[in-house]
Amino acid sequence: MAKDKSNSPKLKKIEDLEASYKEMDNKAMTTNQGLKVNDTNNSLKSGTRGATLLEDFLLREKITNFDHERIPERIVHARGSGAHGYFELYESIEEYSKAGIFTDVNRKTPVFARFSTVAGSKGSTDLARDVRGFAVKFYTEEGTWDLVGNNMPIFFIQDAMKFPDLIHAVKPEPNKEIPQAASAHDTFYDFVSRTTETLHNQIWVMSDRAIPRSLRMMEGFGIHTFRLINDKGESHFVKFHWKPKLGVHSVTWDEAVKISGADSDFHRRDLWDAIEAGAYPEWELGVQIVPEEDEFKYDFDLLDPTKLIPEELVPVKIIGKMTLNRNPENFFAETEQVAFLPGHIVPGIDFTNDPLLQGRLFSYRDTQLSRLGGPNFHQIPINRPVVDTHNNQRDGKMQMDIPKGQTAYFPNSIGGGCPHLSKMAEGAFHSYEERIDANKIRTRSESFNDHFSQPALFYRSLSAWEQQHVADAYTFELGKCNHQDIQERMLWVVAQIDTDLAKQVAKGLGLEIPSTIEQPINQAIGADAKVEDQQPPKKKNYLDAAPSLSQAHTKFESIATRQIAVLVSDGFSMTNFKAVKAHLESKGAVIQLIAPHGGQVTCDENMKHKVDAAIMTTESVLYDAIYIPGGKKSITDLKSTSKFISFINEAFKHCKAIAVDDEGEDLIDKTYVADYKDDAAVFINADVTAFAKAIANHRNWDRMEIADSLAV
Ligand code: HDD
Repeated sequence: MAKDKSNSPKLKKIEDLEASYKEMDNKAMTTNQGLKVNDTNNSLKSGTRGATLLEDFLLREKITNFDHERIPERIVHARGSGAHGYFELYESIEEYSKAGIFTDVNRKTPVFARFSTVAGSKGSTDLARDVRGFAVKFYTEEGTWDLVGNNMPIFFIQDAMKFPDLIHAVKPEPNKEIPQAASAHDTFYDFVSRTTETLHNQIWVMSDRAIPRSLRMMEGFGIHTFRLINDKGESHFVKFHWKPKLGVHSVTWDEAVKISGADSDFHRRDLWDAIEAGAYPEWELGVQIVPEEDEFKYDFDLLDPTKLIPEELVPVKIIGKMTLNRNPENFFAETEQVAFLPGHIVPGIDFTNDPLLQGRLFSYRDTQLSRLGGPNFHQIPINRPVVDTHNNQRDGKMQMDIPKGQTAYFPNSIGGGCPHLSKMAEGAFHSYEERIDANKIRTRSESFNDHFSQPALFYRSLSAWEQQHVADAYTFELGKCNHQDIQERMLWVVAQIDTDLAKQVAKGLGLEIPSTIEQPINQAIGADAKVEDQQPPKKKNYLDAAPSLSQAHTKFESIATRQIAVLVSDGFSMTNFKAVKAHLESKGAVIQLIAPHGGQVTCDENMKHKVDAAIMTTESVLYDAIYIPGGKKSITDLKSTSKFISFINEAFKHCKAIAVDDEGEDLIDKTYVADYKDDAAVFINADVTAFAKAIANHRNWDRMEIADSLAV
């Protein structure tokens, strides 16, 4: 388990958790009642071969505990990975919010973050094409605040009423429980093609955002418009953003599929290893602030969670940073039992009437009751706040506190009126007093009806390589559907975003884009509604493009934690290796020696080096770049092992940087690279700084067209 190596004072939440840690080192085994145990291998029997006796309380305790080890996995976001850390504020935003976390720059607020996929079960692959959950629990001095977001800035649906339909459509089909952790099937596209509000989130899922290189390299978004409330009681609308310090980077779909086989824990392992190595993941927190008077300024409704506010219209103001510096001690106790609730807020932050958010305020508490077994889940160590709690809620399953006194009601005089109420000036929460004067009505606001402008803006804003990935993803996903009518309806819907995109996908499917759709497809809005009729007049103050939506404009500065596969066998050149290793490691990259066998390899200076992976146990998709030092004997060996050739070919196909020195060139002459030595990310006896720059660039996407034509 990683300790914080920064020597900073211990975070209050870690101190709190320490009270619950159970050391196992140097301890004698006992029963749950403290009885010392001298045999945990044999049950109590009548005779050595006889039947087991009912009397055996040791057997009963061990087996019943085991029988009840599992709790229901989360209905969504079942697969996740978590870590502890802290949040620091760069500058006070007291003008907008009175929250201590947003005004006190001297605080280090403890956090626990959990990242997740949505659709798959707890044991499913990390590299599914999916939205990623990005949930952060802030243990603040005023109570716990949970920001329960995703790695995409918008959601599929506009009203919580549709959530069970959405999830039932994407989950494995109920008759056969297939497919696991995949949206590429009939029920999902049946639903989304008839529910066009899903289109915006859907096209984000078709983009590279849905297959991140690392959890540490993805953005996070609060999605809904929230409110910030200052100490004068004034409200501003706000959207929350997390920006990763390492930039936003993804793998290709071909890699994702292969990583799922090579290491289905790829993201979980990467997060754990980075924290253990002291390469603490960092994200900056940003806010987009919209004054109350601008509520109706935009071509979309701020309360509609399927819309984003382009950063080009309202810039993201960076206000602080989250650092994750400690792995959990126990996955179940912390990562599994952590309960995030969008309803956990603190004074200075408040909700809006976004109908999706409003429904979430109910659902998350409700789900914990069955998942964690009762209303006292806030007492589980990972969930308990760092401030004291006192109220008249009592009893229930697994009450861990022992509330004292004769009274459990308010008002009371016997208990001295305690726990007493607080005034606002003493930090009490007070809901924002929004004026609402309306009819009670079960319908969708017309201001939510534009389902196509923002997906089109997103697609227009992508670079050519990103657009190609979207087209490929749609072709793959729809190609997995068995119903032609669903495929055609989707083609019609995609054509509303971009005709060329729909044409490319149609070609891949071997179908035509239908000119009209006969059935009413927008049943989310009303039984007979046609989506064309739902579109607002095209007044378009939309941007031509929003560069902030494209990963082509992310940060390409760092090679920290990038995994460099160094292919070696006995006799490899120590001089070349030493120079490259020193440079890349000085910038935080991780060098991994891959050899024909495990154990050790000997360099040409007769030193032994530990092999990190034997070639048969690893795959090129697990690395960011390849380096091959020279050394005649080493290269002769590598050339004779065919997996090294396919390893290099595959890395080349995935547009990764490849560097070779001296005889290393002989090895790449046996690969596709031989014909592309002038490629911008292929380096032969070149300066290591150029190689490092290419690694920081993540991929050479200019190679994509060539790469697509190569078989591996
Ligand atoms: Fe949700 C879990 C994010 C809409 C109902 N959701 C869950 C988690 C994340 C999100 C990150 C996992 C938290 C963790 O790591 O434990 N959900 C979102 C976002 C949404 C959203 C960003 C839209 C903006 N969710 C949403 C709706 C509903 C739910 C509309 C229901 C009406 N979500 C749940 C849930 C879960 C959950 C069933 C499952 C486990 C849990 O809550 O604790 O209640």
